[in-house]
Parts: sequence; C-alpha cells; structure tokens
Amino acid sequence: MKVQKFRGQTSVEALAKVKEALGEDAVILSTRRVREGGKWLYEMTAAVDFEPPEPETPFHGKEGFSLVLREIKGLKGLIEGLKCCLKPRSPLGELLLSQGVPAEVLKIFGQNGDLNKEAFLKKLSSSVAKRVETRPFSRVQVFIGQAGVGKTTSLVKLAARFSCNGQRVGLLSLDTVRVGAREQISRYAELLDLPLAFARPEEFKEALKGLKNWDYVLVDTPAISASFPEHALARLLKASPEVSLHLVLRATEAASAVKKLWERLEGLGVRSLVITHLEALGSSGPLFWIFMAGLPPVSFFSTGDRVPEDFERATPKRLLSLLLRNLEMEETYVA
Ligand SMILES: Nc1nc2c(ncn2[C@@H]2O[C@H](COP(=O)(O)OP(=O)(O)OP(=O)(O)O)[C@@H](O)[C@H]2O)c(=O)[nH]1
Ligand SMILES: [Mg+2]
Repeated sequence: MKVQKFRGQTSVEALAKVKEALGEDAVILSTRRVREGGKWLYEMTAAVDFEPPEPETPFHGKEGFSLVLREIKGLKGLIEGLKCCLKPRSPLGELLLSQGVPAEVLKIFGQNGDLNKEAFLKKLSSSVAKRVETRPFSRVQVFIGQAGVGKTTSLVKLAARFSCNGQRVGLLSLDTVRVGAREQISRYAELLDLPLAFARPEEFKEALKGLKNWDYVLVDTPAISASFPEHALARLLKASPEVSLHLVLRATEAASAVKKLWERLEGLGVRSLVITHLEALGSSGPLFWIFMAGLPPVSFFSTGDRVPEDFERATPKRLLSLLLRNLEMEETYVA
C-alpha cells in the first residue's frame, strides 16, 4: 500500500491532487487543517493498494544522457525507415520495389511519390555509365571475395582472354591453405597452358619480384575470413603500386549482405567488381545494389561455370539491358 499526503487551499483542491497522483481508487485516510507560510491549508492523507511502477530506465547523469541519445538515434532510424512506406508511391516505385530493387537505391532515381518512367530511365542510363569500369587494367590484379563466389574461375577466365590476345599472363595463387585449391588452379593452368606460381600471402611482395616478365599477373586469394581478414588484403596492396583489387560478388547476393561486406572493405580502395552467377539472377531488381553508395564500378560478368567461355566485359549497354529485364521497358530504351 502507498500512503501519501496532499495539501490544498480548499478540500476540493487537495482531493483533486489525490486523484491526480493516486487515481480514482485512492482512499482518504484522514483530513486536517495545517498552517503553512502563514496560511491555513487542507491536508489529506490518502492511500492506494498498489505501488506505481518506477520508470524502467533511470535516465540520470552521463549514462542516462547517452542512453537517451541512443534511444533518439534508434527512433530517428525507425522514422527514416518508415518514411518511404508512408509516402504515397507511384506505380513505377511499387513495381521496382516488388521486383526487389532495394529501397535505399530507389531514392537515387527520384522521390517515391513522383517517380516516373521517363525520369527513371534517364537517370538509370546516366548512372549505368558511371557504374562500369573503363580504366585500363593494372598489371597485377588480385581477385578477392568470400568463399565460393567464383574468384578462382573468374581469374582463370580473364587470364584465358589475355592469353588469347597474345599477352603474356601468369597466375599466382596465394590460396595455399584450402584443401583442393592447389589442385583446382593447377588443373586450369594446365588446361589453358598458363604459367602458375604459388606463394603464401606474406610472401606476396617477394613473389611479385620473380614475375616481372609477365604482362599481367592474376592473383588468386583465399576467401575473406577470420584467417584472411581485410588487413591481410591491405598488406597485399602495399606490396606494389601495380596491384589493384577486383572484388568478386555473386549477382544473387542480397543488398544487405553486400552492404555489410562493403563496410569492412571500403577503406581498401577496391578497383572494380566482378559479378558472377549472373545467369542465376531471376528478377534484375536485387542487382540494383550495384548503385549503393561507394561501391566501385563493375568490370566483368561471369555468366556460367564454363571456363573460359562464360565471362564478359561489363559495358553500360549490357548493364542497362540487364537491369531493365523484367521491368517491361527494355525494348524501348536499350539501343
Ligand atoms: N553457375 C555459375 N557457376 C559459377 C560461376 N562462377 C563460378 N562458378 C562455380 O562456382 C564454384 C566456385 O567457384 P570458384 O572459382 O572455385 O570460387 P572461389 O571464390 O575461388 O572459391 P574459394 O576459393 O573456395 O573461396 C565452382 O564450381 C565454379 O565453377 C558463375 O558465374 N556461374
Ligand atoms: Mg578459389
């Protein structure tokens, strides 16, 4: 039971205070007149059967302040997330979201409510041109990415292209740990008649010195993992200014997974994206993650498991055509 005293200039005022603090179930235990500051007041002693709950979180002091800040930040995020749901969507906005285009990417193409086909296509065409890698190849190209995305096969496919064009290309594998990795790349090197060397990641700089005669050195790496993390990749870059990184990603990867990985790698200065398993992409919507802020441009597409055939250079036209697939706009806008 909670017992409390309340004062007022009249008994009605004191009673109102009782009700406000303790609610309708309060019982008046006693009433008396008391003198306070030279005035006579009514004092009521009242009780209720329950203890009003204490606030769950004591927002006191520095800790309380940062707690409040965190709460506010969380609410802000929630409101931002809700904004796009609350705004009226155009039929095109609805179509793109239903095809799997990530909401955060959709914003690039116009405000949801007034997203129209013409403006969308115009923006998409100009954006696509910026999402394709056009710079010349660097001499040492390192293929990085998560397990099984297609690093080894992509670099072998690219090596075969260089070789067909008469360039002297060699393979260097830093994946000396995974069971079967050696055998896999050795088999490809043999089939395509490509020179192959092996080194541990920490021996990379030294190994490059011995490969000066090759026009291109394509470097295979272990999957990014706890034993081969981002700082191991950063060390590879430091080995020589001729080194550039291709990040290999599956076309079918979810935008959230790409974003999470990119948060770890964005400091590395990755040069380009190699997008694999393109043929497995159903709707093109999810692939719109390529427009996520900060991602490097796309250099190659891998379109199947045939080595070396299923590999192509990314072009704005091909990318545009891919992205417009399933959106019933392709024929009109791809020249
Ligand atoms: N369908 C399809 N299969 C692919 C594609 N790219 C690679 N693969 C297959 O995916 C599997 C893994 O490819 P790898 O090149 O060994 O992948 P990785 O990233 O080197 O794998 P780890 O070295 O184990 O991390 C192989 O069976 C490839 O044939 C693609 O674009 N489409
Ligand atoms: Mg591999």
